[in-house]
Amino acid sequence: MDKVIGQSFKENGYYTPISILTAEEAAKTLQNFNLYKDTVGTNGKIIGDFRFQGHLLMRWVWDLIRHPKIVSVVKETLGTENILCWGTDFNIKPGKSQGYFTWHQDATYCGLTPISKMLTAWIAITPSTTESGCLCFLPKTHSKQLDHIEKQQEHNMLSLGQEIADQNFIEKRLSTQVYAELVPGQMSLHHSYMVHASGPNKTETPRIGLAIRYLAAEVRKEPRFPSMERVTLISGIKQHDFFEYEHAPVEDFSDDAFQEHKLSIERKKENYFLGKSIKSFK
Ligand SMILES: O=C(O)CCC(=O)C(=O)O
Repeated sequence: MDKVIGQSFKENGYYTPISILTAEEAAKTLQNFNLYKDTVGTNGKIIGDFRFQGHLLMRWVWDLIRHPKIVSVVKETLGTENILCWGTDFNIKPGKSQGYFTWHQDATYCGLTPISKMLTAWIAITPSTTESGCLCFLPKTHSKQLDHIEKQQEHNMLSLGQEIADQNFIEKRLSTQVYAELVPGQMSLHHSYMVHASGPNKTETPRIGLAIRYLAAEVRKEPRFPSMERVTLISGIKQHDFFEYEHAPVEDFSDDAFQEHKLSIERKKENYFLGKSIKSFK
């Protein structure tokens, strides 16, 4: 099956759905997420830095990014045994909320090379449907980097408000749009050049997903970025020292875990917001 997924991903730039967790495991994952929200949330919401790098604060996230089924399909798709995790982010749309993601390519700001060796696995923690604002893909748009513009719009959940500049490119392909509907515990995969977006959550239920950014271990940061970023080794061996390596949270929410989290986030933000007037994650 992994081979079929890898082949289809290569042709189309995404693959969906892939079942990872049982219903019971997915329910437990939601419970764990709710505990996180109670621990670090601001007015019941996880915002800013706490949306990112949760694998450094909680063992269940550290373990989830190593789930054997996920790692197996990622290895096949990236064509290597040596896999790193560059980041994790919770993407949360509360029930009846206006937040959306404009059409974009992840490659635009990650500054990683070669980009064909990075992909995202997006795991649904709650139902992700057309109504609740699931991920949408424009198939076969993953061959090159497209120009983006930045527009600050209140409800755009992308911190820099980036979107593909050529609206004709999008409009011409909208009829091919794929709505990646997922039940809790299923995931989709997408290429870093994949053109994707998502709409607001019109349902009463929160739409929560965890995006995991995997790299083949040969991937490096482009030299123009000043800050040494940190990654987590998932499988195989490190291939170079262009990243620092993160360590597991020995105890959830310990001082050590918070320090490790802060360090990784600071390094990432220095590069992500380089030369920008915006300096923080939404
Ligand atoms: O969660 C969403 O709706 C969009 C997330 C996204 O753009 C990504 O994971 O690359």
